[in-house]
Amino acid sequence: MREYNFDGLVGPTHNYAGLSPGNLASQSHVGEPSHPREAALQGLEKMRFVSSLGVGQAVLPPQPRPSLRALRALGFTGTDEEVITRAAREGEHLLRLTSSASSMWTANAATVAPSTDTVDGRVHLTPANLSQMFHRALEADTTHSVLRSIFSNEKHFAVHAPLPPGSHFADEGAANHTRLATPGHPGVHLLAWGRSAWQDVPGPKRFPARQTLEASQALARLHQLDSRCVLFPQQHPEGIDAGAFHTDVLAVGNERFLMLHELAFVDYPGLLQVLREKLGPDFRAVVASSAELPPKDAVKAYPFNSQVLTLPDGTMAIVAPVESRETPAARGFLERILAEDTPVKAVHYLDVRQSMNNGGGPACLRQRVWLTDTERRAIDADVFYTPALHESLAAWVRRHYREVLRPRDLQDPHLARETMTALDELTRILKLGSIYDFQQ
Ligand code: SUG
Repeated sequence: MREYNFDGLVGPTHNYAGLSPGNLASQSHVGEPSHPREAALQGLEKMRFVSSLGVGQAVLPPQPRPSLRALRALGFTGTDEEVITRAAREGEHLLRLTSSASSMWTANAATVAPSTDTVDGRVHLTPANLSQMFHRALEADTTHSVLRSIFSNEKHFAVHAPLPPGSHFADEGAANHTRLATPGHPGVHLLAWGRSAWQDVPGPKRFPARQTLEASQALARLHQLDSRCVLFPQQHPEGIDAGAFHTDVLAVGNERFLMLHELAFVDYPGLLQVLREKLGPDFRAVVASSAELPPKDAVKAYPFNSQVLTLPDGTMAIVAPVESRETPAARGFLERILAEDTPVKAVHYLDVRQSMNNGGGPACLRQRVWLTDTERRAIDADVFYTPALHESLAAWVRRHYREVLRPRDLQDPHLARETMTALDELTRILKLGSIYDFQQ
């Protein structure tokens, strides 16, 4: 079984609309001009780098934005251009809500279970409903159709529908999911959550908790996971209030290694004890205290939003955002991991600032999918990274993406047309078929 990182290609409308309360970066960059072309190229460079380490890499396409489907559902009529112009007249907020390129953060696209861990021996994928926030909830339907197109072979893949919408089963995808495994022990799934729909659990006071316990429980059922191999830790309310809106802002794990902040989970010592029992002596965890790494620095520099990757030689490498190198406490923590007895032997810092400014680091930009060679061969779409695909995607970005996008540009009726033209071409490059509503 090999891990493939499916990175989200940044969409042409990447912008800073301040849509995510509790996501400090999104709030602090609101209204700034964005650079969609640079953002997409930064993402492609990350894919190139991860692939050069010998790690499986693939790509997921962006979504049509502004979402004309959403605007029409809200009562705007006429040609596509008229819909945009009429929505713009109602106020810029509607266009901000329907224009986000947030599908780039594919950690939130779905939750995935590998075939080794499921009762029916298939890979299970559930698109996240992202019910907590309107601009993200718009992603679920298209994500479902993208995943159905790529993982279409039902012998190997079960693509479920998103959980029912609404607050009870609010699901943010793999941003709250970690799979740990040691040789000789079954994989253990952490399905974390921030609030409960019907249990009285103390929650954050300042910022919203997104994922519910009940959504995490539903995912474990849908994915046919052995209940002995599933844990449901609660995100620490103080961590959420410090800006950790998803688990992956304060914790990341890979196989036998977990690094976490003490404010990632409620009762982290208890959690680590259970993990040691389940995973045996090979399991390694490194905890940052608030004294070593103040939560403020952890949220600003995102060292936990790194990719922890197993390399072909069996050692691990961390791919962290450059902000972690620039923040002494974050850098010191990552260097401590290198110095201690852990499988991690290298830390690499990459520039994904365009995404970071909206609260998305390297780990947010990728969805992990574990595939056997047979499962890999059952995928016909051209989504696996090669240098040739890189060249054609980079050329495609240069052909279609604007260099700068300012808030008022979202009212430009040409932007939707440009995006549709670009995405239509992309579905041919990636051999995805007609996955978008405007192609139906
Ligand atoms: O859902 N930002 C995203 C960032 C998601 C990061 N993903 C993970 N941690 N896995 C969010 O808050 C901001 C969009 C804006 O404000 O324009 C946004 O949606």
